[in-house]
Amino acid sequence: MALDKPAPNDLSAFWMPFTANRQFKANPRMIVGAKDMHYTTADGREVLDAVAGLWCCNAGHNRPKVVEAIQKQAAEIDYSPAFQMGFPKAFELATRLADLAPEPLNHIFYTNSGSESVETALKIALAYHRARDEGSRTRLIGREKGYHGVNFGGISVGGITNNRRFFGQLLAGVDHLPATVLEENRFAKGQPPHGAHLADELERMVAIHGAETIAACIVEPVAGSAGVILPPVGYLERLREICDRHGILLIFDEVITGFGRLGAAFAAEKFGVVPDMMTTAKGITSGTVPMGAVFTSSAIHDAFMTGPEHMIELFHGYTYSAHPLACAAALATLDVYREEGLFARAAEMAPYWEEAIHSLADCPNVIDTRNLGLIGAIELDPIPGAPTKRAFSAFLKAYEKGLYIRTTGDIIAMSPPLIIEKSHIDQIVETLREVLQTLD
Ligand code: PXG
Ligand code: PLP
Repeated sequence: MALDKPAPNDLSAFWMPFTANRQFKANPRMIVGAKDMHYTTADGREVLDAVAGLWCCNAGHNRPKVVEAIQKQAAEIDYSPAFQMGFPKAFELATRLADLAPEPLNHIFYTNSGSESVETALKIALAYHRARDEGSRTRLIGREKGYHGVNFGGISVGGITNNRRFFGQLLAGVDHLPATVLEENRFAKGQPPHGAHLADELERMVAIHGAETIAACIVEPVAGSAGVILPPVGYLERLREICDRHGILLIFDEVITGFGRLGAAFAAEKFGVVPDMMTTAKGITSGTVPMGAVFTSSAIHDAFMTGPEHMIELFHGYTYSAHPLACAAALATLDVYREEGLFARAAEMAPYWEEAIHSLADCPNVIDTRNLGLIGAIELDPIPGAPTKRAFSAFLKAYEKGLYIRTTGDIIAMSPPLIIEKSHIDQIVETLREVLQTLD
């Protein structure tokens, strides 16, 4: 087909990700611009972004420092190979990322997305045990309702049914911890009080399978995609203890929780529990250029640095690992986070956010409200026989009223840019209150 053939406004060719394509194309919601806390729609409306894009634009939109860094970098070098060649900013960025992370997470493996970070971390875990002559450790433990991206490893350890059920056999040798969802934690503010004992299920898996068969356990410190599931007080600490006792690597998937979302650089810092690896993406460039990074402990990294020095130590990597544009964007983003103290700012705004989210508890159909850092969720009672419909209708109505939220199942999830002001939080709550009053 000729390049100029399709009409510019034909929507059919783009098969949209995680979208009701036919519904969208019948009534499209086009975004054409962005600035700070707002999107601009094709029909010229300003829409308040309560999700930071998709949990990624933590510094807010189109921040001049980041825009300029990207423009400058694009003009300097288009692409630089990262296999057997180096680009200086990739090293500078790795050092800065390692400095931001808790000890001993001192080494950075670059990817282009959260999904790739997860595949990378799982592969490193398996290869690490093999490098130490513990090659029988091949089993991976994930968690029900977990989201670890959409590639085969990630959906295998993930626990969201629809992301798994259509795609065949998945990885063998995977088991799942129970999700930390408990009735008695409803409407709890911040970290829920009940449920640390759910971590003991890992001990049960050791008993069933044998520790010597288990390579790693991967969890989101706070689960985002499944609709904001929080770690009960003491839960992550207990997971860490059990992993330590049995030589199991603990991987925190910090794709959402990283880069200030919880009012600290990482959830590992916020909760004072340090994993052996962290998978990240999204906020690393504030969503501006695709990039991900896996943080590994020195012990993991060093286990590979053996054998003849001319040999490749890890047979893994992406064409676009450490892409110059992404490195430049990430460095400028880290500058913005630091100069504006945005992680601390998120922590300062969190109490106001908490009150705001929970003030919606008395609205019709609300069966739970949850919050931590600058994450919030409002769970609605599903319409009998029509799950997801009530929340999706809230999404559409909020958008009409100038507010962009995210829904998953019948849960409204929010994670605004860390530059959010109290007046924006007020606007979010007022708009949601109006919307919730008028839902079927
Ligand atoms: N791990 C976690 C914990 C995530 O939240 C990924 C991995 C995958 O990242 P990529 O970059 O491959 O998408 C994610 C991504 C939502 C939503 O609103 C969540 C994500 C992505 C898009 C939408 O629930 N999480
Ligand atoms: N498929 C083919 C045919 C390739 O040649 C490559 C990379 O060279 C890939 C997939 C992987 O692409 P990427 O490195 O961007 O993940």
